[in-house]
Amino acid sequence: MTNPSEPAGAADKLRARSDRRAFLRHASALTLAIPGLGAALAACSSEDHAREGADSAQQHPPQTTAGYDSSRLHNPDSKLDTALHQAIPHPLATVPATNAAVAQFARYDPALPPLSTQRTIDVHFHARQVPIRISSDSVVAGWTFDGNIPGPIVHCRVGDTIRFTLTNEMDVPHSMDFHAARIDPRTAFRSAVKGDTVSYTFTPRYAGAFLYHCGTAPVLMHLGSGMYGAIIVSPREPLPRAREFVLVHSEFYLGAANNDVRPFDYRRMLSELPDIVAFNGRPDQYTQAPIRVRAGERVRFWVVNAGPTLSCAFHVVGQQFDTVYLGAPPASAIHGVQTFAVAAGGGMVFELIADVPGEFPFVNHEFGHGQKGATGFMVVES
Ligand SMILES: [Cu+2]
Repeated sequence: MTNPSEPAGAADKLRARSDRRAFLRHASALTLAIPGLGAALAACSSEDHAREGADSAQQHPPQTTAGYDSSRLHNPDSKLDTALHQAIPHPLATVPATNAAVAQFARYDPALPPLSTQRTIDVHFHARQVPIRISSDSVVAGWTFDGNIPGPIVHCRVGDTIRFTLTNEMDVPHSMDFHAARIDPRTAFRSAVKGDTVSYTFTPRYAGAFLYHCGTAPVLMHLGSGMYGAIIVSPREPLPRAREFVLVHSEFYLGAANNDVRPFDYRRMLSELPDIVAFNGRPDQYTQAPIRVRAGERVRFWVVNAGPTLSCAFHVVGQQFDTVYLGAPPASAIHGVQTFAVAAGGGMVFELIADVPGEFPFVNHEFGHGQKGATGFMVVES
């Protein structure tokens, strides 16, 4: 019970500490399934008092829902986050079998969504844990933005205002890092606990294909478990007319199936030898259902590499790129390119003229990884 005579700041602090302990109690239940996590959480709780001085020194205004002061959670120093920074089994290994059975395969639409007519764009994502069928025989225990891997494609223009909100529906803290933003990450990219909401506004300065991802520690685990997507920033002066597609390249490091759901495996992420590599979250989905264009069209691929670790040597078999933009398009264009590597955490824009009918594979030409699913077909129809 809060003393009504206390100053408002002290009441907020007490409420936040209470909610935090409730979260820790809930998280401690996970230790039944996750040996070793209990000690870390206990340490976290015992350090709560010690951190009071540091917390009270922070000047950020509280961003609260349900009375929780999320400005107290910062990625570099969050005890809640770093409590999970261990080689521990993934909590989602416990997703029940019934969820796997109902997870239907859905091809990820690679078409670039049209620009909004509005120049202020509201984007509200929810952090959710969802079983996702990435192939006929694999369901993964995804940590997602809005229930898919990758998350939704955001399309805007240079100079637009993006009003972003993240609501966390999961027991584990999450956050959002937009590579298209220039903003103080300590405040904007802070973590939100379950039920909490983080909001910030930014204005993209440069055109390009940009990654967004959860930035909560350990980033490798959060990003590697599915929390990523693409924000495509078109220049204010439109690029040449083209058929436009978005490809988000990423790796999957998976454990053995538990109730028919394969958990992401943090220990294997550290080993850097993926089981699956994919465009838009499903291995080989565009070999089974190709991308189709018409002969003579200019085709533009906005390629984002979520990683979390490996690069993507983007190449289209039987084609040459008319244009690759090294910087924000339309600047820094180079021509007549066969392959160009997109770094993990990066994005590039590739254009070709589809003037030869046929079936053209697009691949990660680092084939040791590309053949694990980072292959698709572009069919050029006459
Ligand atoms: Cu996260």
